[in-house]
Amino acid sequence: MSSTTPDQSPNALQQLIYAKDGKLTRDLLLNPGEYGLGKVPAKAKPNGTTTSVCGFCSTGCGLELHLQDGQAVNLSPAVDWPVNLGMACPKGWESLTILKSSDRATQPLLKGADGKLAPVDWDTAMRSFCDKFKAIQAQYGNDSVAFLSTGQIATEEMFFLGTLAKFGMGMLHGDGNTRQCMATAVVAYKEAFGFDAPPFTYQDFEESDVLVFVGSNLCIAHPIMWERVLRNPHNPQIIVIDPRRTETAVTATHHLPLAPKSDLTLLYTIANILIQKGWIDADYIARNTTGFEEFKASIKEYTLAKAAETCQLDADRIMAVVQAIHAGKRVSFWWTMGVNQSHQGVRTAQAIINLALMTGNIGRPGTGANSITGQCNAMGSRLFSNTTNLVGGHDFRSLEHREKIAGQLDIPVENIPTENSWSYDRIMEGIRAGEIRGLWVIATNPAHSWIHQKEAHETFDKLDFLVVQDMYHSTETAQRADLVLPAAGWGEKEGTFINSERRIGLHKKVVPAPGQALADFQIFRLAAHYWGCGSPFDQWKTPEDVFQAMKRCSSDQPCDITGIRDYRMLDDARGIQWPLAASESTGDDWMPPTQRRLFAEGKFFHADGKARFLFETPQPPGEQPHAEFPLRLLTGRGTAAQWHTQTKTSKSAVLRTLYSTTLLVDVNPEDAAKLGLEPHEEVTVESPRGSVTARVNIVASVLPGQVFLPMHNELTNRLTFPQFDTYSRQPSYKNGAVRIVKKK
Ligand SMILES: Nc1nc2c(c(=O)[nH]1)N[C@H]1C(S)=C(S)[C@@H](COP(=O)(O)OP(=O)(O)OC[C@H]3O[C@@H](n4cnc5c(=O)[nH]c(N)nc54)[C@H](O)[C@@H]3O)O[C@H]1N2
Ligand SMILES: Nc1nc2c(c(=O)[nH]1)N[C@H]1C(S)=C(S)[C@@H](COP(=O)(O)OP(=O)(O)OC[C@H]3O[C@@H](n4cnc5c(=O)[nH]c(N)nc54)[C@H](O)[C@@H]3O)O[C@H]1N2
Ligand code: SF4
Ligand SMILES: [Mo]
Repeated sequence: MSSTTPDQSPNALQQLIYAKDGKLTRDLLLNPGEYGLGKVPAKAKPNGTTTSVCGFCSTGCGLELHLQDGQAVNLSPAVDWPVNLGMACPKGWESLTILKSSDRATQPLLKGADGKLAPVDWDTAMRSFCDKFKAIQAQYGNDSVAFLSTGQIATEEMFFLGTLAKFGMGMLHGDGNTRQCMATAVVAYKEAFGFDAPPFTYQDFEESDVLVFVGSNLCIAHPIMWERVLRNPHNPQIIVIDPRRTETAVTATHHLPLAPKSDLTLLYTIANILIQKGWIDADYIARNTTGFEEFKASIKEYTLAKAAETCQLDADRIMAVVQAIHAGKRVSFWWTMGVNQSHQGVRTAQAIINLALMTGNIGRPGTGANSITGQCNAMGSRLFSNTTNLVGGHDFRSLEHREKIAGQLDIPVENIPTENSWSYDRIMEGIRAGEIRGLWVIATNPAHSWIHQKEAHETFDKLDFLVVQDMYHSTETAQRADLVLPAAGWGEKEGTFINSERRIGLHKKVVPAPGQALADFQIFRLAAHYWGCGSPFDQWKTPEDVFQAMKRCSSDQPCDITGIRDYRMLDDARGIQWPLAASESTGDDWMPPTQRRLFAEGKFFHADGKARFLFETPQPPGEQPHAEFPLRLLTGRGTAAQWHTQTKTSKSAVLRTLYSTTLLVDVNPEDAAKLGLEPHEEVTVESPRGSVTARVNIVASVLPGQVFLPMHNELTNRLTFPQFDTYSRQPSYKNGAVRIVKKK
């Protein structure tokens, strides 16, 4: 790779960003190809249809886009897609609507001497970007600039960004919003299985006779996965472990409304009873696992009586769940944020994995220890974003891995950092300490979504230069930026996403981006060019070029995708699950089976081929309700129509009718009576860190002593308590002490 001054002669620039008439055009940048931007995708007729994977959640539904003169004018769920089988949730249906909004970022914005953001052209924007970051690096060292990436752009874009920032621009620190979401599952799987490998396929929702959901409100957060559960023909037992009586819990056959953060005790108790009763698969344990005897010894004190007390549950109801797990022939265990976002999240996830291993419920249809991801491409970011691990699930600290990747990308091995990046919370701490002074934020909105918002805002305000690359200029983070780079969104660009069941699917450009907004892919190309990075970045002209590079980097890894020929194959197959090694293919038009799960042979990815039992003593969370702040705050998804920080979903009139636009705090009737609260009364909810105004929603879905706030309101994270899992550094968003104060 060259690090010479970029060729910024008018000619080179013109070729890259300007058309002959001098007007900005995307045509040169976007390199029309078969799936190229601005062209109707292959096989689709200009007035026909084409398919694309949904860009909201990790379910990864297929959508059929209806084209008129080559542009999408409407959509419907794809009927022949193995994920959603003709279904879609309200967000998916409204995917095109949210693109048309007056607050779309349509041109780069740069902060002037008056402190106000003002429009500039791309040339000025990219020059300022490079000048500022290079000046900061020159003064404070290369590691003084960092990036925060996302699980919501194409894998090719993440790969481009992560390799450019770290191998081209010399950054060491780069993390992403996947830390807020999936870090716990990643660490849990790596330690237990030897690789970050969710084993399941969605068909398992339909094949189980017992499904156990821990800290997952599937009905709201993954509505189409929930539809798959409802299609299950085996009259399954559905066990929901959640402190709240959620939309999912009300339809369960067993609901355990455990005391928040007592999951570890409950799961160890279930394990202990299964062991004591001999309801385990001793053969499976002996053949395929290590550490069982130690685990067994460590949990023998976890009695039913103790669990009933600690978890505040009826002993008989716990026992009924143990019996259901024992009786099940195909038991699947599923978890989401109620587990990942806790102070002992990794060990809790591993306690779930332990249950699947000890009962032999893994590798067969309808089984598994299954972490459900959240964002459309959380799995892509876990494997290919170059943040927590070297691309392709490799390890930055391994010389062998660095040499392999350097060889595959044809870059000097010295360009690859030899250590891991700081985690998100450490990057934030680094900003506060003046160690990080420049930050590039891509497709995430941390000024709303990061924990303990007051501190987060103060932190961002300390930066010398904040670059925000987003579809909308109005986000809480973009409002604080020194430079806003306008990005195209889903539907306005192409690339792949990897869904929860490891299925890689293609999304396509079907409408033009507004104004001068560019695909993130093209923004990264510009950054590489202006920075002067040279090869290999100058050879990556289309997302599919990067896809081929990603494939090479995945070779011989558990996530090997060398067998996926190209985008055409992904399109024809309606998505392909990893792994798919080139050696599996039998010929040019070979197609893999549609449903593939891992560990059928009981072989895991540790050197000895065995899975590990991992455990630790439960500890109370860092903040507990007390006399001054007597209620426990839970946060999470509010409705199926709201997405995260609402930059997208608030733009649809249809979606806006499906949720309350005022912030509602869920309060149990008993607490409401005690506090003398009326329905819909305006109150303040206060924590030691801040206060918010909300209206009271009196519902029995929260237990006495608990309140719930949706994460979608920008005020919620004013209250949250910043504690992190020791191993994954994932924030514990679902715990904190608050009080409700009546307005006089
Ligand atoms: N509509 C919609 N869908 C989404 C999203 C969205 O914003 N909107 N976001 C997507 C993303 S990125 C993600 S990560 C997923 C999240 O999907 P989920 O994890 O299902 O959603 P949450 O509501 O955050 O949390 C799930 C449940 O955890 C429970 N919980 C809280 N504390 C505890 C505890 O101590 N123990 C247990 N067992 N449970 C507890 C909460 O009561 C809540 O019902 O959703 C994805 N899908
Ligand atoms: N209290 C509380 N806080 C939470 C949670 C919780 O349960 N409780 N959950 C956490 C979890 S699991 C998650 S995943 C995070 C999510 O937190 P964020 O990632 O901050 O939330 P989003 O609103 O999804 O932000 C994505 C941003 O990217 C922009 N965007 C969308 N598509 C594109 C694109 O293609 N290119 C570019 N450049 N920009 C794009 C959107 O406009 C938006 O501003 O929130 C976390 N915060
Ligand atoms: S369930 Fe998720 S992937 Fe499917 S349509 Fe809804 S948001 Fe899109
Ligand atoms: Mo998430």
